[in-house]
Amino acid sequence: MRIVVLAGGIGGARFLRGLKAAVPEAEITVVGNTGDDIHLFGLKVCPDLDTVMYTLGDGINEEQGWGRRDESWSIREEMAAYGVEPTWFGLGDRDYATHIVRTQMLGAGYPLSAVTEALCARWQPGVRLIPMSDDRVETHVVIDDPDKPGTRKAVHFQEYWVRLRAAPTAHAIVPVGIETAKPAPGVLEAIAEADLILFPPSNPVVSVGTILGVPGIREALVAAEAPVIGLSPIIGGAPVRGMADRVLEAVGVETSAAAVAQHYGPGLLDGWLVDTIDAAAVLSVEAAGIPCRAIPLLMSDVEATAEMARAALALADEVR
Ligand code: GDP
Ligand code: FO1
Ligand code: CA
Repeated sequence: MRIVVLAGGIGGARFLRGLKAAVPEAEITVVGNTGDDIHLFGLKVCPDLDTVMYTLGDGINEEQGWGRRDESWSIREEMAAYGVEPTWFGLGDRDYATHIVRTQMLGAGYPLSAVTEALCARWQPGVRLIPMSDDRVETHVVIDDPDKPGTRKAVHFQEYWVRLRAAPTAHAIVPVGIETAKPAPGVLEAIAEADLILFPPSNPVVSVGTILGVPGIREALVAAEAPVIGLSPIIGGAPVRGMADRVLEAVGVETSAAAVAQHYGPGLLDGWLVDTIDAAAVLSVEAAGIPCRAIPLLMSDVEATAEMARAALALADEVR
């Protein structure tokens, strides 16, 4: 079975671990979000691709959910000693190696998809990991400018999330560069040839939403023969972790499992899973034309996550 997963970072990566356990024989293609990417100190950093690669390759810092296990911070300390900004983004020494190799290969002319494949040759994630696009896309968040009352400014998504901890109201989410971005080689083919397409419990705006914004990807998903099944990242009216509530507000969508399903729409989704705590939402999602089931959606361990993946496969069989 060929499965395509549109994934962000931590939520996407944890789900993929369960999916691999549930269907070890499946050929899994992951289309990764690159809207979180940032250029720092001359290096290209791809947090969501790296989180998937390190998590599936058993190199992740489990407690944190991002970055390398057994990390040290000498380079960060030395940069700070030079007074070089930004000091708010934590790149560890081991992680730096990944960004150096990536940046060197990009400089030599390799596209990000080829670079990602090369990095994965070391990590052996057991899935084919493809960035959504080889073209540069960087998500920005429009907030009130604290220095110029009455005006707004756009900050990089990482500055909004890591430096500002998503405290300022997000007025708009702007994936800079997306209009001219092309799907990376293999993305549209994987979608067209898939037996099943999954939206893991990833951020619906700045992860899955960004991938859907790459011209051609949404159209390919709508045209695909395979059912598209999503799992809600919202449980009991709140994100399990992260800032999904802040960015959903920016796009005018209520933070609820039902509202996220309707935001994707019945034209795109063929099935939606909500947590048992949100069982009351099943009727409204189905009334909107999307088959829906309620099951436990907390990814507390690999087996619980594998059970979520099995439920997604079962729903796909029902709607196929
Ligand atoms: P990020 O790039 O690190 O933000 O990761 P993703 O975009 O892939 O996933 C983030 C989303 O996953 C957030 O909206 C969380 O609410 C959601 N999430 C995290 N853990 C869980 C979980 O155990 N269950 C569910 N249903 N959602 C989760
Ligand atoms: N998240 C933080 O909260 N603080 C950090 O300093 C930080 C550094 C970082 C470095 C590399 C990387 O791959 C991820 C990193 N993250 C950090 C996670 C990242 O900001 C976000 O969780 C995702 O981009 C949100 O999807
Ligand atoms: Ca992300």
